[in-house]
Amino acid sequence: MFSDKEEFKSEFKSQLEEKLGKTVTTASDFDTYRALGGLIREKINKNWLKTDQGYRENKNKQVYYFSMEFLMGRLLGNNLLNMNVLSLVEDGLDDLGLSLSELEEKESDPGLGNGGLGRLAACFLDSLASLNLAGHGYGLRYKYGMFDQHFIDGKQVELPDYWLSKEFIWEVRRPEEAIEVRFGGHVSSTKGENGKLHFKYEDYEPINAIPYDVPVVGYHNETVNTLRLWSAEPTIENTVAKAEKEGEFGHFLQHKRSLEAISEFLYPDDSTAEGKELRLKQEYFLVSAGVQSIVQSFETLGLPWSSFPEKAALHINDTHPALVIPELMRILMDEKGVGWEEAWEITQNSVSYTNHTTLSEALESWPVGLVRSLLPRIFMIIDEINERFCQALWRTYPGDFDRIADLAIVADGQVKMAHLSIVGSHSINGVAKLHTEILKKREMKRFYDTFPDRFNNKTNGITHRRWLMHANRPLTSAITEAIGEDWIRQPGQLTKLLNRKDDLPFLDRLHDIKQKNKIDLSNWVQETQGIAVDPESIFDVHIKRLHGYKRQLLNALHIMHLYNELKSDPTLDIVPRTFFFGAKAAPSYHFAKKVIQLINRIADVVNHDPDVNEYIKVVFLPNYSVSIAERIIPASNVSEQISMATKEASGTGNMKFMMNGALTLGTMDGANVEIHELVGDDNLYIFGLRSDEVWDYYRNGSYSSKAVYENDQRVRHTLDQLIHYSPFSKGETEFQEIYDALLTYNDEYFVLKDFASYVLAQKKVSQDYQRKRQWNLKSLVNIAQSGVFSSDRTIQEYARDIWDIQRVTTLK
Ligand code: 26W
Repeated sequence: MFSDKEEFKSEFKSQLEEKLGKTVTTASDFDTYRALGGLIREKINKNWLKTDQGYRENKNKQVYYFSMEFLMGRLLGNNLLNMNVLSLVEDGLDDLGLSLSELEEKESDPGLGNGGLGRLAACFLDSLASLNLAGHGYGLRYKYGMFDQHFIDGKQVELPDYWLSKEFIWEVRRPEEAIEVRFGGHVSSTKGENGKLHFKYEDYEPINAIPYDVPVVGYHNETVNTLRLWSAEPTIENTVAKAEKEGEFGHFLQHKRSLEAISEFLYPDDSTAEGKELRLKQEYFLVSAGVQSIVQSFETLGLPWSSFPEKAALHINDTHPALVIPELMRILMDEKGVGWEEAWEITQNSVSYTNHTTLSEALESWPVGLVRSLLPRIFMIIDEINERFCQALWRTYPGDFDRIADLAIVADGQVKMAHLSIVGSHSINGVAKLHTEILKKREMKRFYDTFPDRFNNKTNGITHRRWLMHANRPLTSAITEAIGEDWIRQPGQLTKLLNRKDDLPFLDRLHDIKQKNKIDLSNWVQETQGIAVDPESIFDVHIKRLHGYKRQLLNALHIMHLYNELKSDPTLDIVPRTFFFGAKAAPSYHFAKKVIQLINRIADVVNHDPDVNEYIKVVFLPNYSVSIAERIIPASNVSEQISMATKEASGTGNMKFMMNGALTLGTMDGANVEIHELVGDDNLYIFGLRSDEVWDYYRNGSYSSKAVYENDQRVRHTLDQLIHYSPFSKGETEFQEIYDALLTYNDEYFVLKDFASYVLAQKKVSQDYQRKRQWNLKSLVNIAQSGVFSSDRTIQEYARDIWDIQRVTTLK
């Protein structure tokens, strides 16, 4: 790498001069970032090549993680950290009068994902490389990522995110590895001499998939894995073929554009599965390009097809890439001449599936007509898989029509992607203990009864390298000084911090670090939002996608209630608090957008009212992203994880906050249950209905939000403020919809039901925060117990239980 900082400086200056024709003084900040990034990219290449060659020579089994989303965050800082040159580069730049952290800001934050699922994929890639595991990501290179969120009059406005307008320095385009993907057309069959059917696919629309490879650098080792992002880039031949098909030769440009559209943009919705044709095209495009390239690379090993599952594991991140199953079947049978039974065994043994949600509206199903016309051969295979599966069920449960109809892959004119994923894979996992139990006992009960051995839990995790070591360097140093550096490779060792429970100077140091982070965040908020916040106040943070079940509305109603209390009694003794929000709403999710508007209104009222703004402030940060999360989490005291119990599959933000010493205020949902198990009642704030209570209410149908409204004066007052003339509403109908959701439609997410216990929990938070030493101790316990939630632990479990891969020992 660099033997010392002088060598770095000289190479960096040459890079600027030779590649960009600039000097340190003439280069713009972006030029400087590009030169630095370019230099680091070159340094990565050697190990990247070596890793790849090593895998080939040793024929190591490879994991391919198929995901429609990878929310990677900026890469410069993390790559420097993992390459063990962070301080050296920082010092070298400093000598040249440059600031690394300012240069890092010049990198655009690629928003190739919606939220939890995409960020989890990114954490997993970091862990795979850091643990010397041969695992790679397969995704799409969207030209437009997650929209840029702006607020106009408090309302969300979406602008396109053309993140590629600034060169993405980390990717390498590999046109020589392009793959053809085929859509539409017809399938005909002929009988061969052995009586075997041969399928011929004709009249299809071809489109070129070009891979762009991004290196994934392991921590202090020589492993560099690959994130391969596919881009739809039609060739002239592709465009001519489309023109011929449509009998329309005059509109080449239009044809070209419609082909390119496949990888044009990320669907900005993680709450509803809309049956849009373009989305299905995206899914198949990723799957087909990916599986074809995997099969090609397997063939270079010169092994029989039966050993495919020993050399490749194909993991599907939720059902979005579920077409991996019929696509692998198609290639094996139609292109490689493998028979159905063997192809099926190979496929099942190679594919595994993670479920990330039980929300029924988010479960994917595609109209049979659409699948059949867009992917005729794939549909035939799905139909056959379904046929055989239903026959097998009939043998086990003869006459049980109800059960078979319930489990079928193709039913009611729809292809059910979760069913296809379960039937076609050898492992199905949920993402937290509670979530997996819900899958087994409720949502997928009949499948669990049929295939009990396939179901397992893999509680999510987060990479401590990005979320602690990179995001919070002062805390990282304090930890290492206290317990040595073994925790970095074995995050479970963070529990050694529990020995520091009585170490007052250490607790003070934790407090000082948090305080400094809060001051930094406050300065940034002042600069970017023009809002003055008090770093001495409690920083209470609610950042995640905006969704009814995540209940940002509960938080908002509580702030309205606090405001009302303060207004009616100005002498009220209240611990100052700053409420932070960050959340994007899906553009078509009307209710979620209303909640954003309400929170912005509350912010406007509260922040400008001198009677209250010394005590409470509300900051809604626009355009929430990975880089904003990295700023805000290290500065947080309270982590709002207040989903309605049973609805949040896991949550991963909860783990990031915990690792940075914030205390969870949450329901017994998702991984909060496991956080509670680890830290105990004294070190977090649990409130609200438990999952079994929620189910009881569902069963009895006995919840009445109106009854809560009538019996709780605080609820009545705040809800009335939504629709009558009040500080929060101009008496117009702007928040009528929220009022109606809570009262007319009986409050689907039990917001009012949990209101009272939320208020109590919030009071307890305020009281406890005043006892500084106890609070710091709670914070310490959270940090100390957070090692379990490193994605290194999660990935080791996937490697052992699902993928059957070991650490590659030929790499350091
Ligand atoms: C088809 C529309 C769509 C797109 C994405 C529906 C659903 C999704 C995702 C499955 C939603 C998602 O991101 N789920 C989140 O996954 C995280 C990682 O496992 C969990 O921590 C979150 O609890 C879960 O909501």
